[in-house]
Amino acid sequence: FTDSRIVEKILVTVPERYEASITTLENTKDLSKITLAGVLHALQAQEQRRLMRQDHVVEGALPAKHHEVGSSQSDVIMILLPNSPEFVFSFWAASMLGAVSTTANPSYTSVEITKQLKASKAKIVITRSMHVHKLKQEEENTFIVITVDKPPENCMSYSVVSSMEGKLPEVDIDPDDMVALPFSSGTTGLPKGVVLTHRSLITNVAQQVEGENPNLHLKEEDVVLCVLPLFHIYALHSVMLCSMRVGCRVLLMEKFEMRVMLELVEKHRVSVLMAVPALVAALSKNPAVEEYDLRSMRMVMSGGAPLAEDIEEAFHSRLPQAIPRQALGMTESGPVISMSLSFAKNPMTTKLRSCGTVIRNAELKIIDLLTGSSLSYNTSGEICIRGQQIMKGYLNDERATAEAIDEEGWLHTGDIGYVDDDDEIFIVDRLKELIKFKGFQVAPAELEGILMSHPSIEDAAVVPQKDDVAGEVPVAFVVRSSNDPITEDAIKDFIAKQVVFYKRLHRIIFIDAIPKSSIGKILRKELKATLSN
Ligand code: AYL
Repeated sequence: FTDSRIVEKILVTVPERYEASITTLENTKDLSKITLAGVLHALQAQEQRRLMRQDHVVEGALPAKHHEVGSSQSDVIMILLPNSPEFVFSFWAASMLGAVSTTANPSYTSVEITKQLKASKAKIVITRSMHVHKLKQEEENTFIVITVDKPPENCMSYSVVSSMEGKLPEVDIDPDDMVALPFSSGTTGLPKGVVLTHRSLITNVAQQVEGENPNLHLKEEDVVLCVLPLFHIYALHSVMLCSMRVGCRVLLMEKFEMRVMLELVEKHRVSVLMAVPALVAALSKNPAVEEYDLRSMRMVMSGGAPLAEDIEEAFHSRLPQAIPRQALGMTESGPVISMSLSFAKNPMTTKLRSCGTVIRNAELKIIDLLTGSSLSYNTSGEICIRGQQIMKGYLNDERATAEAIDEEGWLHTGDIGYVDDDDEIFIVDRLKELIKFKGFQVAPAELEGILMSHPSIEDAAVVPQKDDVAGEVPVAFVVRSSNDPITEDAIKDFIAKQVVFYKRLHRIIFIDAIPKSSIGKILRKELKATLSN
């Protein structure tokens, strides 16, 4: 990727509100350079502040490098923005400087943002003024705040920053340097920083869109709709990076609204939609769909959570020219594991429910849950993936890294599935704790931690409950402290105040004791089973 590629070949088209800025983006040939310089200035200013406080000065400290997970890492910027041109340029600017972007949901509560800020040690936060009150500076963790709109007191303005002219440093980026730090809970525990390197992201771009017969055949004339949030690896990678590599247009939508989306598809002749199952379901059911001309759509990819067969079929009969098929991804796997060959340049007929075929230049195996040995075709086990695209590890967490990636380099996904005779991959279950609400991650351990901090709660376990709209919703089993009459609503409120909307508890079931194994592990299967009765 070069900056001329971004600016000359890529047009970031955005909804009405931003229509004016489209012209600016198209005409400002060196916008990415200017933005780059701005981010650099901000980083340097922050570094100087930090160094001054420590009473010693190191010259040329930026951008710092890191070669091992957990050792002195590159400077991290947090992008706390909805889909917007500023998001895209901030990510590129940081990447080209050898810095790292950690992306977070702007709807996160202060508690959630603070955890990520602390863990990532971000030095700059790029956000909107409305979110600034959620950013807590602490003695050991200070950062510069840049807002893309009018900056509140003590914040810098994105427009001022991005118009600071400056000589860009020649940065020497090693392919194994970290470039993105999304957070994911993986197979167990709390959200952790996932170290993705330049090598990993670029490899996975190549695995999707490069070669004689690319798996994901994006064309320069395509218009790809980016309605999924860029702060999540799915849109960041398969929409933004892949589209930019190919040189097609990306239509950014700040938030999902069915009619606005349909209008945009019709008006801008959107040809590719990357979606989650809940969106495919909405498109297959919502009567408004009939009112728009959506014939430009040729490809609809679903990923992030399982897509039900009946929805895939309903969607196909409604929009027969648009192939609905799936990709399987995981933040830790860089992210795409498999993708439907129906999206390939030389497309193949693929089956309903299939998550596609393993991406090229990677290895996939299915292992027996008990013995760990490799299984044959049509037998279910845990999906493992190996290749240059997978994460380097979890940031500063050797133990979790060793649990996720074994000594032979296999990433254990925590997904259960099988490969059929045509090499198509089918997911049958999820071994890991993770709950998926419309494709968003909900980590049971995070909610359990908050529940346990309540004085009236003695023990708690959070599990997924099937839901027609969201796929899954989190519900909690709670053991109350003796004689404490805390109510279901009080517990729900307690959680709702501390977490983003999709992590809210939908139901509380009071029980006498949480079932646990002899080593104290929550027997989640047992709890889940009681829900389906
Ligand atoms: P994370 N079917 C079933 N489950 C899925 C699917 C699918 N098609 N895709 C993802 N999952 C589940 O880290 C699965 O349990 O990344 C997987 O381990 O938030 C977990 O979600 C990972 O959740 C793409 C397409 C990225 C998809 C993605 C998914 C990123 C979600 C790029 O092109």
